[in-house]
Order: sequence, then structure tokens, then C-alpha cells
Amino acid sequence: MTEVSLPGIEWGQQGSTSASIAGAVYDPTSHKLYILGLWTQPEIADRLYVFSVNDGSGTNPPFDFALSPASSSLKVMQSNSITNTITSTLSTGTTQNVSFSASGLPTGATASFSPTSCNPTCTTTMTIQTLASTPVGIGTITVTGTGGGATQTITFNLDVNYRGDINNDGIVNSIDWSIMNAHWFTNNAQSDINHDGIVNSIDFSILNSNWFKGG
Ligand SMILES: [Ca+2]
Ligand SMILES: [Ca+2]
Repeated sequence: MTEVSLPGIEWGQQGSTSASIAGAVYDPTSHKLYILGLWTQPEIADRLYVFSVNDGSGTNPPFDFALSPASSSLKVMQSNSITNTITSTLSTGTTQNVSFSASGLPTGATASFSPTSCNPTCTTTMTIQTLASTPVGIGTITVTGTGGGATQTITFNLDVNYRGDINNDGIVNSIDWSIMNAHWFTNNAQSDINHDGIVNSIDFSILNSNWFKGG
């Protein structure tokens, strides 16, 4: 509740209950309800209360939202997947269902969202899957959210590295081999380059085939 100053009306003392409603007027143009309170104590001036009213005539601001990615830059090997959490924040209006899509993906890469839509404020987990044939290099991924008459986009960078660049530093070298060797005969996902459930000589042969690539 707010109060406004009008000519001839002074503020009364707060906290008193010795008042009565003298009248109420609703202005449909400004969507405000004016109530005049009369005070029984002569030393306290009458008071005008002003309420903003939602009368369903469309005075509410339209639905809108903002998107933000948890990470502005992601690195992923070929034939691997990476996730980014996308937060959709309610900006104005009543929340509506927003569905997500991705564009700008490198060749062979696909994106999925879980959930595929949600009502802001909410988050969705975006997963990008690359193929062994997905070209290495840095690209810009665009995420678009659409719903309730509003559309918003955000972008982030995706850096695709050669298979075998386990630490995603842009080159396949002895550091990657050290990481693989430390996970030898385990099911470590990052070192299991062919995703067959075990880190072994097959993975090393893939790493070896890209030796010093990307440098
Ligand atoms: Ca590396
Ligand atoms: Ca393997």
C-alpha cells in the first residue's frame, strides 16, 4: 500500500485505528483504487490510500525471461559429450512454458535438453554429443528459449578437440597418455575413448593416431 500527497490533505499519524472510510473511487484508466480515511481525532488529518489494482484488463507486464549458461566456454573431445546448465529466469509477468532449442552446432554434433521445456524461473541441462567425425575447432552455440510470446537467446563457445586430447588442452601428447595410463584397464569415461567400457590398447591406438595433432 502506498500513499500519495494531494493538495489540501496532510499526512496523519501512523498506527492509529481511529478512522473510518469516507469513500472509495476506482480509476479504470490508471487502475488505481483511492480510499479516503477520515480520522476521529481532529488533530489528525484525513488520509488517502492508493492501491494498484489488477482488474484483468491487461495491465500486467507481458511475460518475459532471461537465459544464462552456467559455463560460457566448453571443451569436448570428438566422439564425446559435455553438459551445460541453462538457467531461465522470470523477468516480468506470469510464468509460461518455455521450450529450448540449439543452433550453431558443429557438423555431426547434436544437442538435447532435459527437461525440454520448463516454466521460469527454472533450469535445464543441455547435453552436446559430438561424433568422431565432428571437426575440431571453436564454434559458437546458440540456445533459444521460446514460450508465452517471448523469445530469448544466449550463446557460449564450444571447443572440439581431437580424440585422445583427454585433458582438452588443444594437443594430443604425453600428458594425455599419462592420464590414460593412470586409468589403464579401468572404465574411466574420459580415457575410454571408444566407449567400450575399458581403457586399453584400442584407446591408446586412437590416441596414438592423433599424436601431436592440435598443437
Ligand atoms: Ca592434451
Ligand atoms: Ca575403450
